[in-house]
Amino acid sequence: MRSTQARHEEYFSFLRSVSLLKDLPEEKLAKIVDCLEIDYFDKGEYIIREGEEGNTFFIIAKGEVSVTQSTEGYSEPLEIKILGVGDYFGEKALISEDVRSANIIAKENDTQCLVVDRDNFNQMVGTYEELQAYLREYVEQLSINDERRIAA
Ligand code: WNU
Repeated sequence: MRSTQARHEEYFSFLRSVSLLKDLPEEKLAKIVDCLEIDYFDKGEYIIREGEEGNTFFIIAKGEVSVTQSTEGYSEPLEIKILGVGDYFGEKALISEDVRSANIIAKENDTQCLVVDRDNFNQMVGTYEELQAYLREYVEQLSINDERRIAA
């Protein structure tokens, strides 16, 4: 079996490659690795459901996910984005203190996500002003996009 040490190093260097986290200090990144959980999803499985409460932030370590959202005038949610390895999602409910604003659905079997809970997310983002400003702006933009799209 792979050692905890090897696993730690693997996720550490993966997180370093995630653009959002590239400037975080080493000890902060190491702490995130310590607090991570890994969740596995099969094709078609919902990782996030629009309208539900959510307390977690996700980083894709393997596979692809589809972002869909209910839209006025359509009976089914429309696909608005596809995300892949190194992309992240779920920040909006945490930052806006709102329910989930879109569905996230695994597009492949064995899609793997690193999961950070709200407390660790706040520690990761909260103490790092640039990161916080970046995400806040991004989330604001998402709300504007939603309105344009006439998200329900
Ligand atoms: C979009 N509108 C909404 C994406 C991922 C990360 C960033 C965009 Cl920084 P949540 C549902 C999640 C939401 C976002 C993600 O879906 N999402 C979007 C949109 O146009 N959400 N409302 N595009 S991909 C994406 C920016 O992460 O967070 O907790 O759950 O509401």
